[in-house]
Order: sequence, then structure tokens, then C-alpha cells
Amino acid sequence: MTEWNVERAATVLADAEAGRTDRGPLTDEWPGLDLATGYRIQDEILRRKVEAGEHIVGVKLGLTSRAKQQRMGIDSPLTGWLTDVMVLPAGAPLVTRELIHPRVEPEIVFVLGERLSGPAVTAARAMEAVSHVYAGLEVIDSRYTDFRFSLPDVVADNASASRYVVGSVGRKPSELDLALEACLLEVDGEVVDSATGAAVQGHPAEALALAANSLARRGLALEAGWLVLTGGMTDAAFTRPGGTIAVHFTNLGSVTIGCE
Ligand code: 0L1
Ligand code: MG
Repeated sequence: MTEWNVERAATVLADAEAGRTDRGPLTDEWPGLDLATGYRIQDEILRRKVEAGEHIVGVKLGLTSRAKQQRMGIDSPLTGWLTDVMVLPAGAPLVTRELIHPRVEPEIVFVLGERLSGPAVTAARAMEAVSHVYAGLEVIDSRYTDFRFSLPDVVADNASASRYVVGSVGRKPSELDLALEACLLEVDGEVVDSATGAAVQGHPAEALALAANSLARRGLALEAGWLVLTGGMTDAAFTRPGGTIAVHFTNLGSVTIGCE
């Protein structure tokens, strides 16, 4: 039997993504997989993507809201990497056959005007680093069958990252009360869920601080110009070819994804 290690796990997950095939969680076969090793696998997959020409454009948080934690059965937030290849330009279709089983969730997105480096970053300090706030839709596509995973599994799988769309309305953080910023999630024109920014760790700034402090434990920081997806505000919506998923925010505008 082949031993599990970081390189092998990275290859298995990268192959699943490239081949659009899901698989069982790593921990079914590697019960000793811990959180720190999960992040080493995540970083190894990123290293290979960068070597292949992708550029890091930011970070995503996952499982920052109660809705997401309850749905996935995991109560710890996590971080993952965003690259330029994951961007879905506004108006471009989501081609579902290019992915495994994509789901879509509404997010509040920060663009950083300055570097943000932990430890001990507070929500107030985190917001000072934010240049603009946007609406977003994240497309998640776990490489694990039925999105069944433990925390080390989903960390290794880059927090199920797949695609994301950022809205066109950028607001200065001082113009908004982000805890009260509300969104409606629509599937095929019907409202299926709603939330306010308070769903994300009480305030999305807390999620941003969490990302900076979590990266600092690995000797990393959030860089100026990066995007930060602060985590799904509601449960994720299922996609289907021909379907449309939209989010409408109070002040941040709307974002729509049409699925093919
Ligand atoms: O697949 C998942 O739901 C885990 C990633 C979490 C995404 C999020 O909460 O934004
Ligand atoms: Mg998300």
C-alpha cells in the first residue's frame, strides 16, 4: 500500500480538479491527516499552480457563517487561495460541465489598499487596510463526493475554491455598515435565502482579521491589492445548466451567474 504524504495528496486533489472527478475524503484513507498537514497540501497545490503560470490574487475564507458551518458540520473557519484563473468575468456563463458539482454562494468581498500582516490584527485594524468593498458570488466545487469532508480534508482541497465573480459597485468601507448590509439570494428569479453581513463572524471585518492572523501562523500576510472573499453568507445554491443564480445587496449592487 502506498504511503500518504503531502505530495501524493496534492497530486490526487489536483488530478480530481483537472479530471472533474470527485472522490472520498482523504481522511477516509489517511486518518492521521491533521490541520497543519492539510494547509501544507493546500500550499503545495498552489505552488504547482503558480509554477504552471497562475498568479495569486487573494485569499478566501470559508465556513465563517453559522449557515455554512451547520450545513457542512464543521464549526471552524478556514482559508484558501484565489488565483487569476478562478475569476469568472461579470456576464460570463458558468460552464457546469467544466466542473464537478458546482454550488454558488453570496459573499462580501474586500480589496486591500495596504498589506495586512498578523498576528493580533483586530477587526478595526483590518478595516483600515480595506480600500473597497464589493458584492461577490463564489462558485465552490469540492473535489470530495457530496461535499463530504472533515476540516483537514477541506483545507487540503483549498476550501473547495473554484470560481468567483466580483460585482461592479465598489464602496469605501466608511460608506457602509457592513454588519447590516443585506443580501437576497435568488435561484431562477425566486428568493431562496437571505442574510446580512453580521452572519459572517458578527462582521466581515472579523473574518478579514481572522485571515490575517491565520496566515501569520504560517509566516504569511495579506498583500496590498489582494481580494479577500469573506465566506458564504448563506448556504450555497445548487447549479444546473440553464439556471440563473443572483445576489442582490442593499448597497453593493447585484451579481448574476448564468449556468450552461
Ligand atoms: O465547500 C464548502 O462549503 C467549504 C468551503 C466554504 C465556503 C464558504 O464558506 O465560503
Ligand atoms: Mg465561499
